[in-house]
Amino acid sequence: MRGLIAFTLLVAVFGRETFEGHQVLRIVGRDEAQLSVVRALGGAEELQLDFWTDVTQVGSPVDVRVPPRSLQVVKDHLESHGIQFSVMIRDLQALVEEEQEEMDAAAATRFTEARNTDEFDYTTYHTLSEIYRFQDQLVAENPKLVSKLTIGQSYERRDLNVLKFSTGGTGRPAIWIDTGIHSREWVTQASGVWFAKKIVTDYGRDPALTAILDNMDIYLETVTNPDGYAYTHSANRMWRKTRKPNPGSRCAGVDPNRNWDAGFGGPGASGNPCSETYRGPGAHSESEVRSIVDFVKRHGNFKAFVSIHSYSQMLLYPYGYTRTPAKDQAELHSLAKKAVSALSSLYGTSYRYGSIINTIYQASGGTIDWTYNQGIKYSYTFELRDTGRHGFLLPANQIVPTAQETWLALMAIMDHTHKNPY
Ligand code: 0X9
Ligand code: ZN
Repeated sequence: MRGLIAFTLLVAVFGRETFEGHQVLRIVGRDEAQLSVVRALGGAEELQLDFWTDVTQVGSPVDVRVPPRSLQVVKDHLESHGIQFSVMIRDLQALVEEEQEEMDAAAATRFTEARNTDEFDYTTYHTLSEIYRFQDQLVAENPKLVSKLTIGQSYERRDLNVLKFSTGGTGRPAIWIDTGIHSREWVTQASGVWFAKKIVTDYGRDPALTAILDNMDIYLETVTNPDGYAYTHSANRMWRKTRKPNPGSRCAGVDPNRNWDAGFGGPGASGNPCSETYRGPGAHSESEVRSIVDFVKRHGNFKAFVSIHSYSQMLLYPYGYTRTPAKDQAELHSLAKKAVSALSSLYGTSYRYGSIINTIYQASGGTIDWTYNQGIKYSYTFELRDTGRHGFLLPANQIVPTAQETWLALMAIMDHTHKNPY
């Protein structure tokens, strides 16, 4: 028994990637020349840098995770070019461990798994199996309102589950929400779980949501990249992409937010399988993406599509692959403004908003550019909390406040969609 415990501990300790000595630097390029220097660092594979935000615009900060072996070289290199940077996260492993300890402590006080969705602990992060169990419980508790659809399987054969909230009717117009397409953005999956519970709680009580659900269906995919999510728990907390091997490369995975058939292959994505923004061998090559594409086409009546990421506190609309403004830009912009002001009204969290390319950076092959080109006018993407203090490692005590404020923005978008049929 003691041997087994020791072995389990060993796997727990050594089976996982550690981030001992890793720092996250925030770099601000003053001009194009400086940006090129930063971009070149990204191209130097031996440095093993992980860009948490992409390098595209002068003046917008670039957050980069740097392993200890490369720290001095990178800092010296930046200094020698007069490029400004600061240390955003001094000890990444400390944050990872804090998060894990919080999860373990929360699990220890629960004794048994939640028997129902009231007992579910919304204030902590959960494993994939806990989230899947929550989904089944929610369906069992609300059979008239909620059902679970499996729209496909991930590369590693996990179910791609979507919760459908519907009060009846056939062929109703619908709203799509997904969270967790990038696996390391844990506050998004956690918020997705909270939204699911919020919908069943508010239906019949909140007049605005009730009116929406009396006319439209809501589809919610909480763990859009389950292989990646499982991997962030078992092996590498910082995993972003899918988990499909890339033939001929030692690097696995495709960026599922560069894999859609919208400007696919253009600037704002990489052709290198080792890049965090690898677009994949072809549009919709990833089953996690393909399953949504097929589902959306088969359904044919989505009116709003919201894809939720973290971090940087932004509400964005198309396009990401081109500077050409979306034809509905004016309406999308004013609705974004309204949604962001609803969001801020709760805790004062401030959000920027605008098109992807003008607000964050150029990104091709992104989800909502594809959905918008399919004719889904209200296509939005969020970047939830925070602005970089914790980045992807947002402390669990911010899950519920993040979900609550985001819900207000979602309600603004859903309400507008409901009241403006097209
Ligand atoms: O690079 C991305 O895919 C997004 N940022 S993230 O840190 N979540 O990876 C930004 C691209 C455009 N924004 C969204 N589609 N959310
Ligand atoms: Zn993301």
